[in-house]
Amino acid sequence: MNKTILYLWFLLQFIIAGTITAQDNLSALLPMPLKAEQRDGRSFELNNVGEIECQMSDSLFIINELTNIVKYRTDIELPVKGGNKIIIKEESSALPESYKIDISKKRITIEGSRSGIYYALKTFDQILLGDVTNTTNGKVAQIYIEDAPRYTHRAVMLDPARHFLPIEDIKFFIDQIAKYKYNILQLHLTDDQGWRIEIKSHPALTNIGAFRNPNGGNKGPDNGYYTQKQLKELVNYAAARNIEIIPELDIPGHSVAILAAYPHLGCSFRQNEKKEVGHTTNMMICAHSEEAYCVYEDIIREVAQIFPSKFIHLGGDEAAVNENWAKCDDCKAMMKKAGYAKPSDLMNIFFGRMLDIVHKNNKKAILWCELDNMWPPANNYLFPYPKDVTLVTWRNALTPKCIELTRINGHNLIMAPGEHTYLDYPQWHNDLPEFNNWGMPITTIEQTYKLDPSYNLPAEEQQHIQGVMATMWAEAIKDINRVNYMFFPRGLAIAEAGWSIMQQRSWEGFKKRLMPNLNDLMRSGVSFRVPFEISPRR
Ligand code: TNX
Repeated sequence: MNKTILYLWFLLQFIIAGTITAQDNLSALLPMPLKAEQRDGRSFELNNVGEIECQMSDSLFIINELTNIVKYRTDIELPVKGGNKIIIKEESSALPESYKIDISKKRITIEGSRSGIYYALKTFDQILLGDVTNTTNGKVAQIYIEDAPRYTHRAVMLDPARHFLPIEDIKFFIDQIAKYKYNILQLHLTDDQGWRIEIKSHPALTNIGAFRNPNGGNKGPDNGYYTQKQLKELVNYAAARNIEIIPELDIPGHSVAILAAYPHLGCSFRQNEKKEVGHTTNMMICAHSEEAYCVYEDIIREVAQIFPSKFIHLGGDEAAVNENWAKCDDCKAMMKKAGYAKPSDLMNIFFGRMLDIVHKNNKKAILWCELDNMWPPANNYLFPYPKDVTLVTWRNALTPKCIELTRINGHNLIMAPGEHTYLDYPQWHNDLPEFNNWGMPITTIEQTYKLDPSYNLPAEEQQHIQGVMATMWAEAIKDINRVNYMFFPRGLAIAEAGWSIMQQRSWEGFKKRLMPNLNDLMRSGVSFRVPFEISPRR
């Protein structure tokens, strides 16, 4: 009798342990991998790891990441002693960013491309984060994961033009987004409110353009710029974490900072107007200004040398054509000569020349997809963007049209639809940002999660979609804590939209997997917003 009870007790323990680990191993995986399964059998013991075998070009960095993860989660300093082994193998034939993790009783094998291995470590970290019972005992359940991203372009855009972010804060942010397998950071470096990048051939750009508040010092939030040296270092810092930095210089609108430094690059009829960084608005670079093309020749050359990315983003959004080119005699004459019907058609010439400069520097351009200013009405339009331009869809409600037109005209497209990815929009009623003077709609985390970057289109109509971008516009976001408050946790929903296939995604699953990650973000000192509205108890 006693024996039977004892047997049943053991059986019960076994079942409980089994169900707990079965749930827990996946409970913090975010974004959800392509394939993740738990196997039966005894756990791998980190306390018995005698060897880490790693042959890669940057083994030191990778081993350091791994040992830091294990120390942070379990307090164990690897390697210890014993027969267990961790093997990390870089596979030249593996698809970019793909990886496999195979955890058995005595061996953990991690394989993949360099970037894949980096992501494998991030996934391994989340396995330890989620499997609390095992982790506190220095154990890892037997798990097999095969993973690869749905999209190649998984971006976050930061906007230090509106409010300057010190380099150290950007590094902190990079560390956080790397956990969720973002691979691109777009920096919006110029706008009406500031010019944030040192250009050695034109120092006035920063001497004047980087200072919105002349009495405010040079550490932000209104003032400040990055030196080329700092940016090169940032590029390397990001690259080690598989993040590519894409610079954005916004032209021909959003350009008061450069016009404050060089007023003659604007249309001549506005020459006598005072141009104050961040105070004057609606000004544009003149399509007729030869000097503007010359100055941008220098700027783009220097920018191309700082950032190894093949892309430079040149903005192209919200150009106030009617207040500038439409009233400018030089532009009107240009229009007439080219046989154009409307001043916005001058974008063809303007971007034609700017893109020549981009190409000369062996780069490709990205532009915001503008259907208002650059879109001739009705059916008989010529889509005005040169073919090799990648476009970003953003305006609320215009995304379906953007997807269709970019497909028909052979452009690559990145998805940043305002309805889901505009993270400057408030997350809840009466929540931040307190400065919401353009009446931005509430964008809840659930609304953000609803993004399917393919817009559920048939396969043949979405081949040109390259990925997603979360945009963190910062007119009202003054420092990194505010950035983090607006970005987290919604940025995790967009990370999953960019990485995971739809079959692996579900709102209910995401909410559960979010909780341990919020706990972890708190431990990392990230000032995220508590999404109280999705609590099961409310
Ligand atoms: C529109 S999105 C803009 C930005 C603003 C943002 C505010 C885009 C290409 N242009 O300049 O910061 O709205 O939500």
